Amino acid sequence: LDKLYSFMIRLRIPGGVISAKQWQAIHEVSELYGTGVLKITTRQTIQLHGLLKHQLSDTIQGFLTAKLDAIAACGDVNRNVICSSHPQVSPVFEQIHNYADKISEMLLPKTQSYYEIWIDNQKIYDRSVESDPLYQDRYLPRKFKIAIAIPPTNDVDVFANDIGLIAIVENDQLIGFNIAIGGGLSTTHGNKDTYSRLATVIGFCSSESDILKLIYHVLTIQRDYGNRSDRKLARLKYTLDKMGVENFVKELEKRAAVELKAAKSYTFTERNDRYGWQQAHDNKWYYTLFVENGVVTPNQKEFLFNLSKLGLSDFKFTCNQNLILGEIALEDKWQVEKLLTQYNIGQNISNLRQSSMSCVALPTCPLALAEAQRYLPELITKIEPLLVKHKIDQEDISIRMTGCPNGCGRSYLAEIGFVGTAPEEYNLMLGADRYGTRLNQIYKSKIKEPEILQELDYLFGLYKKEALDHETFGDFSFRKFFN
Ligand code: SRM
Ligand code: SF4
Repeated sequence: LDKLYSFMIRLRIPGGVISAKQWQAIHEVSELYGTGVLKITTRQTIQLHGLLKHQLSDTIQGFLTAKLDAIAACGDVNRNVICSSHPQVSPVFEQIHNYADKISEMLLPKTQSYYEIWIDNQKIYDRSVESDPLYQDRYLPRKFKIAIAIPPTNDVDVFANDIGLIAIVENDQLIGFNIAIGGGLSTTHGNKDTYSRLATVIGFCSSESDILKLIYHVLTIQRDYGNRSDRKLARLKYTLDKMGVENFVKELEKRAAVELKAAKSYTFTERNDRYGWQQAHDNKWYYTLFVENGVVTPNQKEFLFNLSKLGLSDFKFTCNQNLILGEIALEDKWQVEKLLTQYNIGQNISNLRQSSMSCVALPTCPLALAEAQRYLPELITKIEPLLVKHKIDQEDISIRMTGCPNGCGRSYLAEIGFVGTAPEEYNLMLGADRYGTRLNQIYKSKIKEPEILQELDYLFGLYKKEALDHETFGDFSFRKFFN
């Protein structure tokens, strides 16, 4: 810790839901100890930058008082478990959503050192008797990610995860989950052994305890067989491909003592957030607020703080880096509407911008090769007139940017993806579908803004002229250039 004086902290919020009181705590901690900037991440949580070393204990204690922690939000463990965010997608939303908590709890490291270091400030636990049957004394070879999707929405990008659960709901009853394994997006420029991979659906399981056993043992297999000599090749996707899917599943069924059934059918028909007001099956109201790239603006922050003080709603983060004000009773809705008007928070935002996402990149990310969060909004302003010119501005074309090939903004799953290669220079990726079920591919390498705009102008014109009926831009680009 010697040279570092300023830190970033990321909270563990399984399923991304916090109370109004917890929002207030986050707000206050960010004002007291951080830069004041709140950043909603692509994994449904929040992170704060610029926390000073001498105030770290106070920061973490501030969070803990509000029952918030940062345990396993980073490191070679299971990370924040994400789940579809919009309650109106299913009458059994709550039941499915609860799995995020259960899975997160089950896979938490057992060590108490977090509390020892940050809270008690003294060694009170006997390390020699602390046992952790899952992580043992070696943790996992690499970070591990789990997502739960509730069709028809794939707002979590379920196939980008080490484990993806796809909820199967029949006649308004949750009957179980399809289980997909081995997703991961990151690549390394110039290292041909690295690749993005979508998770493979390996089967269906109906019993809760069996599902939890299966999840647990995917991790034990990764713990035992994962590559510990090359971190670039250590994610589950490489372990799975090395073992072969069939062998992996055999080992999994043996360890979990569970037999998987054939996967059930499902369809994803959306991935974007449902902006504005929506009513769910519980008759409560939900307002989805567009937060560009997850960076809460000062105006939004003030609005949200004042709203949280009224205690009328909870706060749900989405995996598209937005925020849902949830569980609002009909009789309270007018108060939220009044505040929305007072702060001029509306939805006059282009479809392209509403379908955009980017990672943090510069200036805080040490791995960034190019801008992302600070640049994508400006680039979109230049792309919008091209869409108008070709009369396709009503389409929800997904556009994402990352400052390096790690893919934190899941740019490999965008219809228009930008992956930073050097300052002001990006690979332009095309051919992914709109709902996160097909990866994109490099269309042009290492291009700068003038060429990006020229290419997009050409591509939009071509799409307008040659697309089939209802063919999305992503499907068109795939058919045209990569099929
Ligand atoms: Fe990420 C590393 C930000 C989601 C793949 N990611 C980082 C670090 C911590 C840089 C570092 O290691 O020093 C970034 C901090 C930037 C900063 O200044 O704040 C960072 N990742 C983010 C966030 C905040 C992006 C955002 O703008 O929202 C997301 C936080 C998620 C969370 O709340 O836990 C974030 N990262 C992702 C995702 C998307 C996802 O998980 O759905 C991916 C791609 C999916 C995947 O894992 O394959 C992703 N981040 C990486 C990787 C490459 C991992 C690999 O398999 O090689 C790294 C680098 C590493 O781990 O060595 C990385
Ligand atoms: Fe940093 Fe690269 Fe992740 Fe962007 S994609 S936040 S540049 S590690």
